Order: sequence, then structure tokens, then C-alpha cells
Amino acid sequence: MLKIDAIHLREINMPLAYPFETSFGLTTGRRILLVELESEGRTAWGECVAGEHPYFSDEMIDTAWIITESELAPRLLAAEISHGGDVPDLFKPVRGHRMAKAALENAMWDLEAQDEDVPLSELLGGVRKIIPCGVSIGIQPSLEQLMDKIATELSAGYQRIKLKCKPGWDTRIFEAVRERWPEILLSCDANSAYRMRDFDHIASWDQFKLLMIEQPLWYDDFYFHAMLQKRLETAICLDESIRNRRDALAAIDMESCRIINIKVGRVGGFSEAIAVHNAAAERGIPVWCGGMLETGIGRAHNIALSSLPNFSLPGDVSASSRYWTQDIVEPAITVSSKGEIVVPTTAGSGYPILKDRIEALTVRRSTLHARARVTV
Ligand code: OSB
Ligand code: MG
Repeated sequence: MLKIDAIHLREINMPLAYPFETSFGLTTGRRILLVELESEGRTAWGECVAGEHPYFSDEMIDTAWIITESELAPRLLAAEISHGGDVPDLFKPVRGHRMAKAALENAMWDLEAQDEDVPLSELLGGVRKIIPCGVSIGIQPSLEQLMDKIATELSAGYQRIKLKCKPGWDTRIFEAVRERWPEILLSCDANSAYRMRDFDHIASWDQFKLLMIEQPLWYDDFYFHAMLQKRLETAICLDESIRNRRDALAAIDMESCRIINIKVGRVGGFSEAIAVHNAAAERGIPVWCGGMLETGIGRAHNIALSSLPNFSLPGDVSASSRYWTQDIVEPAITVSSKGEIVVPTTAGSGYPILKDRIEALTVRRSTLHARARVTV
């Protein structure tokens, strides 16, 4: 039994080292909900990846805070469970709010790994000792700045460049990048910026030999992505549309995509992420680990997840320094000159948190305690 004595919620505010622009908006700093489980002297942390606004998904930090405080944390405090994998059942009565659920479930897996004295990656079923890394490059003020950014990331060793795109920031940049770097692994991510009238336009990108086109159409769609995929040589990758294993099965069966981006927050926690990974693996669909501008806490969890066997494409799991002047874990996450991260072999997530730094960044907090338990 892993008895939870208390759950601490806190909001930290962290400015991004570099602003990040997607088709749905510009992010210059993050407001992040962190959860901390206290269990018999041990602590384990989870990061909620919900954004500042409900633009990527229908969750945002403030909805995640309310749901965590009023519904999820009380269920976890009252539970008698031993495994992170037991958490989804506890949360089943609550519909949606997957990013809020994931923060607590992932913290629970972290706690279990510490308790069992094994690396989190091993507890999740990971096998990889190193993981291949790519970068996601936001929409830039100019093509020149984009080219400079790509040159920097390539010389740092990253194995795959993903370009955020939208109408007006697509063909022209792909052309310029391919002219200078004909051979690199290159992909794009539209975050749902296109519609059916754009099908011919998107089909014209086959000439750029992109590794994939991520979520070109509606965030909740499978059917029209399947129509588009029929028109393309290039693989479609779904991100936003895949909320769980059943979505992955539907998308694969309908041929809406040939690749899946797994974000542990988007699917509601490690249990569902593993289920999506396995469903894809059984059907020959490669997956990779997406990112949500996480701090080292979420990033460490992404590294552990990426060690599962079917994470065969480079993920958006990159170094702390690309996002933060100082991360909240130590050591900070670093990527080798070959574009790889070494999966930690120590117990738990392998990245100890910097409590003082977190305290200094905290702007809001709340603590829930377990009711006294009486044993007879
Ligand atoms: O669609 O993958 C996405 C960031 C925020 C929201 C959505 C996405 C992203 C990224 C950045 O692409 C990935 C990262 O480097 O963390
Ligand atoms: Mg995406």
C-alpha cells in the first residue's frame, strides 16, 4: 500500500527563455500547476501540462486546479492503492480533464518507482538506454531568424527538426529549409490550422519529403484526416485528436494517420500512454513523445516514457536550456552532441527537484490532508 498523507498543489510562474509561437498563439511565460505527493516521508512530483489558455486543448491551468483540488486529490487521498496503474480507476467517475488526471497519476508512478527502488523508465516497461531527440521550432518573426534557429539546433546535434506552420508560414519556409538542408529529418506541425479547401496546397508539400505532417486539420477529427491522408504520400501524424487508446485504434483503422504523437498529459497519464503505445506497436504504427513546454519534472517523465520500445522516432524531448534559464530539477536535462538523452538508471525519475527554486517561483498553493485512518 502506498498511503498518501498529503497532496500539495502549487502554481509556479516561469518566463520562457525564448517565446514560442504556434498557429494558435504566442507563449512568453508559463503558469504551471505542480502536484506533490507526500507519503511516509517520501515525496513525488507531477507536472500538469495544461496551458495558460484553453487553446491547445479544452483544459487550462485554472480548470486543472479546480478539478485537482475538488475531485481528483480527494479521491487519491481516500484510496488504498499500491500502483500508479491503479489511479485511472479512481478517477473514472470524472469525465475529461485528462491533463489534471495525468499530473497526479504520474506522480503516483514516480512514488511507486522510488518505493520499489527502480528507475521510473523500468517500472513503465522501458527498454531504451538512450532516446533520440528532436526539436519543435516555433513560428519566427522572419525566415532569416528561422534559418538561424535551425542551424543552431542542428549544430547542437538534434536529430529531427519540426517546424510549426500555418497558412502563410508553410511552403515558403519548407522550400528555403530544404534548399539549404536537403537531407535532414524534417517535419511540420500545423496545430489544426488548415481546412478542406487547403487539401491541394498540403498535397504540394509531398515534394519536401517531410517525415510527417502533424495535426493539419481539426483538433477533434479523424474522418477528414483520413480523406487527406489518401491524397498524400507524406505521413500524417495525429497529436490533438488522440485522447486515448480507442482513439488510436479508430485513427489507425480509418487510416487517418501513419504516425502517432503521444503526450502523456493529453491522454490522461502513464497508463493510457502505455496503452496507446502498445496499440500502435501491435499495428506497426511508430510513435514519438510530444512536448508541452514542460519544466524538468514533466520532461523527466517524458524521458522515462520515451524508453518504451515503440518510441522509435525522435521526440520533442529537448534540453532544459531551450526553455528555461534555470530549470527546477538538478541536474538540468541535457542532450548529447549526437542528439540523445541518456535514460537515468537511479530510482524514481532520476532528476531531483530544486525545492528552493520552486518555492521562489510559487505564486499560489493549497494542501489537502488525508483523513486520520484508524486501524483496528
Ligand atoms: O503541438 O506539439 C505541439 C507546445 C505547446 C503546445 C503544443 C505543442 C507544442 C510543441 C512544443 O510543439 C514541444 C516542446 O518542445 O515542448
Ligand atoms: Mg503537435
